[in-house]
Amino acid sequence: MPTQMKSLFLLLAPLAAAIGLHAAEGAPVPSPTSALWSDRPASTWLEAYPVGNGFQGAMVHGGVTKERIQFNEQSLFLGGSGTREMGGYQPFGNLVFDFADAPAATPADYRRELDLDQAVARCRFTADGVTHERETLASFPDRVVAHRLSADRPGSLSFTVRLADVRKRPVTAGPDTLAFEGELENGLAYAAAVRVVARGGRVTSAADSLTVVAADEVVVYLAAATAFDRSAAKDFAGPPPAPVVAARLDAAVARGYPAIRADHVADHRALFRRVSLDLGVTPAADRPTWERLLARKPAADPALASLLFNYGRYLLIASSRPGGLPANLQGLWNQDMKPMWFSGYTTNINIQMNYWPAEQTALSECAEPLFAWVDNLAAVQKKSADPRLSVPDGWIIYSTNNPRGGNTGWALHLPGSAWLSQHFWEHFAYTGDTTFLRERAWPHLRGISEFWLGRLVPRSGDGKLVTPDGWSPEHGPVKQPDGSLKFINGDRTPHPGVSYDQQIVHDLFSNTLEADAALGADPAFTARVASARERLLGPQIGRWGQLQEWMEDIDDPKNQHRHVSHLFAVHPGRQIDVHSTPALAAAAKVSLAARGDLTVGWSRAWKVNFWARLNDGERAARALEGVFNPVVPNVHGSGSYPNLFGAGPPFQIDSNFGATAGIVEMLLQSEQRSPDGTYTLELLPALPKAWPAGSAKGLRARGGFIVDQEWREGRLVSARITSLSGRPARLRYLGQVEDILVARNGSQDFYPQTPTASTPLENAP
Ligand code: FUC
Repeated sequence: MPTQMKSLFLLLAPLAAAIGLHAAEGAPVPSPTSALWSDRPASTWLEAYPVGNGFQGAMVHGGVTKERIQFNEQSLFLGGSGTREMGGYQPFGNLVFDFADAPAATPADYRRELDLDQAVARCRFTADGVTHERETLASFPDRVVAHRLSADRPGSLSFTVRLADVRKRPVTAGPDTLAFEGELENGLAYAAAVRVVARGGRVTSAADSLTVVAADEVVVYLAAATAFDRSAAKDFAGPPPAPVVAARLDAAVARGYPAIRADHVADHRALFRRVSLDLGVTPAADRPTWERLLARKPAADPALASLLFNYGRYLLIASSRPGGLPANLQGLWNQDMKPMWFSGYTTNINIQMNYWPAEQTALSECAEPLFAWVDNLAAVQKKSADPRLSVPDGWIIYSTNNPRGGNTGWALHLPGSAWLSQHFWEHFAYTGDTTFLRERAWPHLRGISEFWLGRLVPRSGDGKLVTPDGWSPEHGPVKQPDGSLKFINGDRTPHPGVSYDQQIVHDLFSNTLEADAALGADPAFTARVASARERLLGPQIGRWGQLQEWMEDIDDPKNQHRHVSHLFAVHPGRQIDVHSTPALAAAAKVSLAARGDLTVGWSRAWKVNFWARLNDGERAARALEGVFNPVVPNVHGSGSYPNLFGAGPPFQIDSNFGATAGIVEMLLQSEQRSPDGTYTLELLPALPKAWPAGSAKGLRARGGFIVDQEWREGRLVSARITSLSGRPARLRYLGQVEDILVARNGSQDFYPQTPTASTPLENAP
């Protein structure tokens, strides 16, 4: 496109889309904080836009002459339930449209967008005087993907649509249906089908395709399922999938697109609209998403951070819904037969990071699949024939696992179960759901604590309790022939008293003690836990002022390994904090600065969380910059691909979720808890200069609170605390500390003192 035309188009495109969207559905124009968009079709998968209903996912390319909708279903996973039976997540199929009479070149007014507020992907263009609009959604209530094609002149829709199994099983065609079914090598049956409903025109079927001629409007419904059931008790076996798929399509056709769409938007918004974030919008935000990434300057386009924040929430809603499996390494979007790391569940950071934003951003129910997966995983590990998994109490896991509790056999990961149990505790901390705490969380906390009580050994000399044979993912010091130490990537040598282990065990014991305080479950047991926690070797400050990763003071200041496991105590743990343990927090800063910024995607996202917890807004913003680093598909790099999927590389969704959580940590923290169980809600703890004015509404805090904040000129103007629990809270803003008690379902406003006011010292370090 000539430059002049392009700039004219850039000016007019939002206007055209605005008019069109208003005309089409009376909906507001997607804002630059809640829509990704592009002025051309996706030419690679990493430009395509994802939709998902927690079970089925689809990548929409938005092609003009040819549209490809690549789809997945999250349970299409090879492998079994044993050690070295990992298998891998499988792509399902493709829905491919060939359009008759389509223009050869992309029309000038082409616009493709992913509307995060409606959870609809759409594209729109005008060719030969006819404006076409195609939109795709994945409905959770109706469990189908629906693709609607429309045009503003009757009879304008002519195309052929094909359904294809990635494994090339034959497709059968009925008058308005295409379907295939098959079985994976592990015996898992799968089935997918589409149904085409046309208004006007004709639909004819050939051997494996349907052809639509001169229709006014067409809706294509797609359903895919497998015979997987997530329950270990049922041996992961569910009903045959073909009848399930057929029944979903029958129901969808009977309900019709307007009802499905309305229910879908309402269902999505009920979750998505719980939270809103405004960091300011500048003219830079009107540009296509990729151009915004290329031009990114935090202060020039603060809305890019809100967009990434919203995208993380969108992706969690789309990939993790009650009844399903948790979001895997790629959420549920994958087109590779052999995806990296099996697109599975890696437990030394990745799956945990996926769920960091769940409670904070009021998407508690989206964490349900994680809890179910952990319960089933634990059940499988306890019965495993692998002698390494046989432990008298609790349960343990390997690093990388699948939906059936099977694993790669690489890296037995002793503290992995304790880390996963943290999420059970956090669910209670945010929701106050005592039934969940008693029935779901406590058995894990108690069993895994018992496992560690039996495993810790007193260190010679001072009798401090240490884990005897730990690991700091995924590297370690190995002695060289000349006696020096070299830090080797992937090292699996056991090391005693590794900080990663020590800090996770400390966190586990703390959560167990606090759970017991809430439940009164087992005082004799928790007395043992309390005394062991007291004797645990704690975080140590080493010779260059660093927080030690190893029991001995051997950290290499040049080591920039992606895992920053020895800062678990800062985040997602809560053992180290700038207010209560300032010296350790300062040491954590030294270690974090030494690790550097240039690392893989998820590690960049973790660093946003670390710097935020260390109350350094500028460094947190710098780490976030790293998450935005634009990465061209198929070119090696870390940051974000054109569709804002996280680039590890390759695509890993953890950095999307980790960045969303990190943005929350910059604005609100609540991990600090006093002995009487009162949480401190720290307001704007790490606000960077790039976000001078804005608001964050609906964020959740531990103790059962909803927090709304507004700020101007870099300072908090007011905050509203709504209590869901009726419990006391302590508010902290800069040096100001205030205790409040808000009745259940009541609200209280907080106004900070003027900048010149003296700092109350009651709880200051
Ligand atoms: C951990 C990381 C890798 C990758 C993999 C899925 O092993 O060290 O970088 O993210 O998980």
